[in-house]
Amino acid sequence: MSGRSIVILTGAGISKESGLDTFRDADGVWGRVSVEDVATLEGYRRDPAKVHAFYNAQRRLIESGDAPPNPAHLALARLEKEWPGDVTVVTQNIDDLHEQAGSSHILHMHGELRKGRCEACEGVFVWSGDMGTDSRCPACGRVGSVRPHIVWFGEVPLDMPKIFELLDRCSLFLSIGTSGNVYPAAGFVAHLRGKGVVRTVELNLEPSRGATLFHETIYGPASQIVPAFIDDLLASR
Ligand code: BJW
Repeated sequence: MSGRSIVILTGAGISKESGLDTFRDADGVWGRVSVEDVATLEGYRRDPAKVHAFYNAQRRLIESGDAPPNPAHLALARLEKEWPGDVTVVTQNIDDLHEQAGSSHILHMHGELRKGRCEACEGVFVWSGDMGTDSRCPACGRVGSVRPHIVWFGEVPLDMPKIFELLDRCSLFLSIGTSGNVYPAAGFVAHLRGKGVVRTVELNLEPSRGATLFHETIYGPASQIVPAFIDDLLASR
C-alpha cells in the first residue's frame, strides 16, 4: 500500500482549540517564558526546578482532561481507520491528544510530556504526575537523574531515520498547525519537493514560513478545515 501512504506533520496549532498554547503566536508560550530557560539543556542545567515546574504544569493540564482532543485530532484518527493505505502522524507536539483521539501510528519527534528519561541509565518510561530533582528513576533506581522526555534546541529529534523513510515513500504530505520555524520539521516539504511526485498540502491558520513550497494551502482554524479536508479525501478514495 506504499503508493497510497500519507504522512501528516502536526504542530502546536492543531492543539490550540483544545486549550493548549502555541509557541510563536501573540499569546504563545515564548511570550511568557524564555526559550533558553525552558527549552535548552543549558537552561535545565542552570535551573532544573524551574524547567520541571514548567513541564509539570503542562502535564497536569493534559492529565486533568481539561484539554481534550478537538475535531481536527478526531478527523486524523478517522483517516487512519478508513484510508486504504498507511497513515502516520509525525507530531512536533508533546501532548497526547492524537493518542486520545484514537490515532495509533504516531511518531513524537520532539518527545512526550507523559514520559521521562534517565540521564544515568538512558531508560525511557511512562511518567504521570509531577517530576522533580528528587524523582527516582523507575528503571535504575537512581534519584535526581530523571528529566522530561522532551527534545530541546540543540538535541537530536527522535525517530528521524524512520520519519525520512516514511516521507520518501508517501504520496500525500499534510502539514497542520505549524509555523515552519523549527528544523528539521520545517525542511520536510522542501525535501519532498526535491523528489517531485508527492502532493503536499498546508492546513494552518495563516501561511507558514514555507507556505510557497506547498502544492496547496488551506487557511482557517484546524477544527474546521481539517475535518472538511479529510471528508473530501475519504470521499475521493
Ligand atoms: C493554528 C491555530 C488553529 C494557531 N488552527 N492553526 C539555523 C538554521 C536552521 C536550523 C537551525 C539554526 N540554528 C539552530 C537550528 C536547529 C534548531 C532550529 O530549528 N532552530 C530554529 C528556531 C532556527 N532545531 C533544533 O535544534 C532541533 N534539533 C536539531 O536540529 O538537531 C539536529 C539534527 C536534526 C536531524 C537529524 C540529526 C540532527 C530540535 C528542535 C527542538 C524543538 N523543541 C521545541 C520545544 C519542546 C518543548 C515543548 O513542546 O514545550 O518544540 S521548540 C517548539 O517549537 C516546540 C515545537 O514542537 C516547535 C515547533 O513549533 P510549532 O508547532 O510550529 O508552533 P508555533 O507556535 O511556531 O506555530 C503554530 C502555528 O499554528 C502558527 O503558524 C499558527 O498560525 C498556527 N495556528 N492556531 C490552525 N486554531
